[in-house]
Amino acid sequence: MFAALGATPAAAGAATGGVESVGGVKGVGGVGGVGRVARPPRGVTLRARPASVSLGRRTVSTWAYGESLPGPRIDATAGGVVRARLVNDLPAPTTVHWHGIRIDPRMDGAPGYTQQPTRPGGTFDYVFEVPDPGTYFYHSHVGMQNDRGLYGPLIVEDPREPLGYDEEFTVLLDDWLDGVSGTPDDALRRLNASTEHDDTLRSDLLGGVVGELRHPYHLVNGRTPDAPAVFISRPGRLVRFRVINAAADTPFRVALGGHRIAITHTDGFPCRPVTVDTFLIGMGERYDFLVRLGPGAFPLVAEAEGKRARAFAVVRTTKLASTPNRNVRLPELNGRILTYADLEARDSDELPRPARRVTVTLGMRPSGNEWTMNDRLANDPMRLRVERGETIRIVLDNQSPMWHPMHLHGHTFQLRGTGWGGPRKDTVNVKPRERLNIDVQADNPGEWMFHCHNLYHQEQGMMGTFGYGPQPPGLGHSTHGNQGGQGGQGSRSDRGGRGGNGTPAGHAGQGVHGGRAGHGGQDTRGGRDGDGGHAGRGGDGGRGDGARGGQGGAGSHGASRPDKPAERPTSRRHRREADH
Ligand SMILES: [Cu+2]
Repeated sequence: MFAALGATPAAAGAATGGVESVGGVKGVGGVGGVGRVARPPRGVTLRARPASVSLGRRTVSTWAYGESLPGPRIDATAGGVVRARLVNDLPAPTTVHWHGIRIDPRMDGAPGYTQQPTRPGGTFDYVFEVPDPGTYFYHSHVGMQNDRGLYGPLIVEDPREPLGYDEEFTVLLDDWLDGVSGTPDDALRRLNASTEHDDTLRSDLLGGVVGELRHPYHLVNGRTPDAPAVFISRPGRLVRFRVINAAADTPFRVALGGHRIAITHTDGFPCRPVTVDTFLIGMGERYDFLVRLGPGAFPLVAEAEGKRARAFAVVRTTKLASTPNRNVRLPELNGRILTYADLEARDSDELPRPARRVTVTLGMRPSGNEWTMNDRLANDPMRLRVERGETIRIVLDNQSPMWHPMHLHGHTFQLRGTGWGGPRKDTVNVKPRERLNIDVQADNPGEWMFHCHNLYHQEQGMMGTFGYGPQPPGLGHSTHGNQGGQGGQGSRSDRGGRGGNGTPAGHAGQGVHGGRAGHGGQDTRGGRDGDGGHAGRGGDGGRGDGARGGQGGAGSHGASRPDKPAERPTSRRHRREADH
């Protein structure tokens, strides 16, 4: 049940194998290890640290997991367990959030909600089941850290994958400014000091102004368009692309030159396949598509919607074809574009009909730089209280002048209209003046973050909670930097199973999301106990699958190397060897 990456059981050794040592399987870049048989990984170490990373032509100073951008691909199998040790070598506290996973709340990396951030010099062992297959990612959830290099893909395989395809690639999209035009915290300070919005960043598709700022670069798998990532395949292959938008402020319009594509999943969950030319992906969303590749070399373009800039990569199936121009005009980008109304959940993923509804109004304060949920800011957040087991309809009513990609932690809701059983998702774009219904089944008790995935909006207040089950004692979100409660919050690697776990005791009642101008970005510290992640034990999870038991549930892969941009596929049938 814990099988992942084809790992054999009973690998010995500490859980600190590190991404470096278990690389060499295959992955986003996978260059180093193609054809070699790696030792079965016992887990992955994510060492968050200041690093110099290459974006292709340019090297920047940033914060990253190890030396790679994106962080290592972590693979798991549905029903299995992911083990990841965070080692914090940053000069600031940090956490890892496993975006989209129906996770044990104590492993959710939500600072001030279910765990204290891990202090500089500290470690935290994330150990959790991954119940649902699909395309996910992980990222820091502290302040502006996610707009640095602290993100990577998390792919959960379906042991009974119904789709037949030959190979797959992971495509991480990002907007980048760190080390080029200051830091993300600098950018937030500038935004907080201003009440204006850049009216030149506009998209009809998103109903007006699309973003807060222009990032100097847009990346595919950590690379700029002038030194693009290259995905190598063969003509005639049926390929699955897993596209993840890890950007802070940029929606992308994605197309593959010369091809129509079949959308098969969004936010990890399958949908009835839809053939389109292009699709829009908001921050935090994921889309998987299938395409049968023709012969040649094709531009994979992710246009920064409304920003007149793009991320760019190359899909190559023949050696001799000339590389497409990175500024090429793609008719597909103006072809048939996917809409939410095109997407339908599988019958088996339909949620029960909701018995009641609540409205969440998305708003902007007259200041222009504070974003609200039901007129509340993050420092005194909106709290939706629900009953365990119920299905509730949340009407997202956007009364603000900008679109918002709204993300709910710990659940996958269903987008529903009249007579329409829309897709299961965990992140949904809501345009200005739009009302969208999302139905949520309360099947994973906890106190969950519910927020805009525009990182700048999140930090400017657009953060609420969705909670049920026993409320963690001391939960409170006082103003930024205050620390209430105490740090004795549990949940580390020695928990067992998820069912029946109590809520962690001694929750840190600290407000890490002061929504207002001028707060200090990622400095959420407040933990006074030696190591934010490890004080105390939570709940009654019992022991069992701690750092010692069982076999590796998560593997990792080296990411693309600066000096060797070719992206090797992950073959479904031959996971350990390159077949070209
Ligand atoms: Cu927003």
